[in-house]
Amino acid sequence: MELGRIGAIEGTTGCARLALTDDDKAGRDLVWTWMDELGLDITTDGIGNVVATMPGFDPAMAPVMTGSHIDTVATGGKYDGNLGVLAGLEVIETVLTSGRELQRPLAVGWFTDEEGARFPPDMLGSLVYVGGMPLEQALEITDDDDVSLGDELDRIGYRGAAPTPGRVPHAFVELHIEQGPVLEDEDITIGVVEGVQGISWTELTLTGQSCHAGTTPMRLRHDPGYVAADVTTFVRQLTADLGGAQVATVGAVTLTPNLVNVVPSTARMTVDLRNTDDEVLQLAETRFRGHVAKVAEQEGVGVETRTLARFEPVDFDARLIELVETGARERGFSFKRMPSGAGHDAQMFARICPTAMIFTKSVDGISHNVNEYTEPIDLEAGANVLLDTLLALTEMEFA
Ligand code: HGY
Ligand code: MN
Ligand code: MN
Repeated sequence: MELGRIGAIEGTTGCARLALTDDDKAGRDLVWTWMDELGLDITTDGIGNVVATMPGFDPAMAPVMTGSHIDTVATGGKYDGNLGVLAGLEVIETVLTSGRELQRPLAVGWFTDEEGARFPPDMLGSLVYVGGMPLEQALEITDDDDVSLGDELDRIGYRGAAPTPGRVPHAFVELHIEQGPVLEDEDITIGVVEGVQGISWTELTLTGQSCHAGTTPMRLRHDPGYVAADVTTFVRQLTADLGGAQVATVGAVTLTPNLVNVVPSTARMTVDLRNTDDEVLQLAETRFRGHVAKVAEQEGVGVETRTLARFEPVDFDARLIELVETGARERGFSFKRMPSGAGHDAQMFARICPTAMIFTKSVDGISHNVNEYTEPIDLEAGANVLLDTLLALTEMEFA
């Protein structure tokens, strides 16, 4: 709740802490003090990922790591990402105050720009952490105002000295709200996440001919706004044609000059396509790109295409999935195995170590919305399964 007050959106229960803004810095500073108060060893790497590790262990002993993100979308809630970081802190505090000796340290981290809403792609900090993108390349990414990630990192004082790629954890488990309706619809307490679906983000810049809305005959128009609208309805139809898990979202459309009596000169739009099956996702991309080329050509509109993110579906580690399920069962919670519709930092850690996720309910199945909410009893259930899973992993060796 205290973190949720930082970047609070007036008149709502939501908050906005876009990556590397002053509000994100304020959130980082607050969580940093909580990590520091626990006496944890805190490191910051070159893209501002922060990892806090229990002290007093052989430095060669890879930690069991948990974590998530504390940056939000512009109309975010209190729980997306934040739950995973604060529950991780809670687990470590619980272990420290219990005096329980562990064979292996626990660590909790937050990863920069998980949302990718300001600096695409999403999961950028954890992608760099696992060596999926060179740091230099990430630092050059710019936002819509042409401000670079590296400059913003320096401005808020979170460009650290810890190396990237970061140290490989013994294992990684992330607690996260489901952000969808499944657990609530079926009244299930714990989601045992088996993997993350593939993600494809494309930015289209459509260039036409700006002209007078009244005097220009339709046959002489080159209207990028029309092409943008056509593409939007096309991708919706594409999900119906492909069926299954295919989803498509046109989240951003900007017309220039965006005036009632001017045929737009340009339209900038984004298309988010996702599927658990990468072959079908590739088919969706091919059909989408083919349609854009066709309708733009017919309208005499130029097209510039930029891929903002492309991540293949990820399967989590069967041994850890089993651990999460056992944890839920032993606590007497109902549980269900399921894929993740949203992207998460865990999908990056799955590239370098045994990884899994735990979901807890989202009321009304909504997220990326100021009304995002999860009941305290469900927050506690998720945190307890996280505790049990992390503790089990401190005693588990992987051949
Ligand atoms: O876009 C996503 O799936 C995540 O919320 N960044
Ligand atoms: Mn998230
Ligand atoms: Mn999110």
